[in-house]
Amino acid sequence: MLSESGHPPMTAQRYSLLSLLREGIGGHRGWQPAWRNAEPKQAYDAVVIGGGGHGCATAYYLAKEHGLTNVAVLEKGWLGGGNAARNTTIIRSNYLYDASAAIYDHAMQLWRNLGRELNFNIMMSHRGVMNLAHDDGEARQLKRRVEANRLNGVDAEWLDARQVKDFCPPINISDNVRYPVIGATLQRSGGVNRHDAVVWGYARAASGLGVDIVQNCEVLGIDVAGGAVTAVRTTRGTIKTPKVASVTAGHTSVIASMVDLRLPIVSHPLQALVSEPVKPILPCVVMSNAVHAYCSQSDKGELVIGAGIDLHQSYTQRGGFHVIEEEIAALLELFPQFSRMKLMRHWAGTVDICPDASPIISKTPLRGFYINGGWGTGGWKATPGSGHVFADLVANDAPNEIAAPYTLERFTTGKLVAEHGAAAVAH
Ligand code: FAD
Ligand code: PYC
Repeated sequence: MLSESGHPPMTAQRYSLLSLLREGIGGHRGWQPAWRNAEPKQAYDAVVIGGGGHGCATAYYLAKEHGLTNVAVLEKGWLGGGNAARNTTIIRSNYLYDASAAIYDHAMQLWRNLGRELNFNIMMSHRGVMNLAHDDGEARQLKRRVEANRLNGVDAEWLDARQVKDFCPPINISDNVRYPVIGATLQRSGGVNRHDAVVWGYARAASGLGVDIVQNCEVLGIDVAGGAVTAVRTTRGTIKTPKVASVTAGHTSVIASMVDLRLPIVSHPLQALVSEPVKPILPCVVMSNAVHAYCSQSDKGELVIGAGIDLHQSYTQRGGFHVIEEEIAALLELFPQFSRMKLMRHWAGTVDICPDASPIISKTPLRGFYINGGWGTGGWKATPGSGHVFADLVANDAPNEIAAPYTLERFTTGKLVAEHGAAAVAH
């Protein structure tokens, strides 16, 4: 029997207490894998490089919306082990420009129904995202953004300091700090979700539609003839294909260099950390660009904390201790009561940043080679929208209305989509 979404339902057997017990004691031998761990074929109609959120979403929409099912997702490590695994899952669409509102709100609309569509619990929580202002200049900028958001139909409101405290009781709004909270934007529909569930849900659905998910398969080179892509060379052999879609986040420039394409992207470490779990205390997401810290609380109870990028460029998934030391100092100004909590883990991802802090979703001078990257510190929130419009571009060889502002041409025409302010994580 298929569920509403067309995917096999979770069976009663999977949920029963007895089966849980049996699997626990018996070494988990009875679980059905969520997706087929495919061996690569010799040829595909399209190859997606990168098994993060955006890559799996792209493959799913290629199959579902464009009937392209002879597709492989090639992932050099394990599925969702890159930035997808490392990000803090803040979802919002409160960007300044029309082009950004279009793509990030497109994603927001898809998030709303994604768990149901994939028949996978992505733990979507629309708990609200606040971006704090600490001085008059910042308040003016953020109020302008609220107005721009409203004109684009994006839900946004301005809160004064008292309203900030009402919405988020643990926050410190005292005047007696370096950066007093004087107000905030609030996007009530913003929130967080579960990163691995999103990747696994997309992978399972894509695999169910016939897409091959191939892990431990690194793309080492791209073969070209007559100005067009012909194959990818991988650690598991050469695979012929007329379409290569790169969705490799921090490694986008590395893939592009395989076909001698230089991109205006720089890659930096971005760190995050979590505390020990505590009872629910933080009801929403709080971000502050000025003090350089943001925080939410996971369903497990951990505080999930982050800040701006490490300023040096690097492909290592690690950062400097001084960055997290400063971000914790900043966080404690906002929440002094967290000072005695223990931090449990910290890590970094590699983020790919364009000069205007907006993504690239584009054809390239090489026929059949497509790029989706440059999402920088803020691509998670775009995952479904990005995959949806990129699949459309790859299938039809032309960008749709939402993707059109994000082609490579903007770096020569100068039609940039300058979103450093709304990126909300300093870089
Ligand atoms: P990835 O998961 O990085 O996927 C790319 C994949 O490509 C990787 O799995 C990689 O192994 C694979 N790959 C690379 N090279 C090759 C190759 N040669 N062959 C095969 N495979 C290859 N965004 C938000 O919107 N909200 C947030 O709260 C947020 N927080 C963040 C916090 C941190 C600490 C970090 C690091 C990022 C954060 N981001 C956030 C940004 C977000 O994580 C990224 O923009 C987004 O995840 C990138 O898309 P992806 O999931 O497809 O990337
Ligand atoms: O874009 O909202 C965001 C974000 C939060 C943390 C990292 N990026």
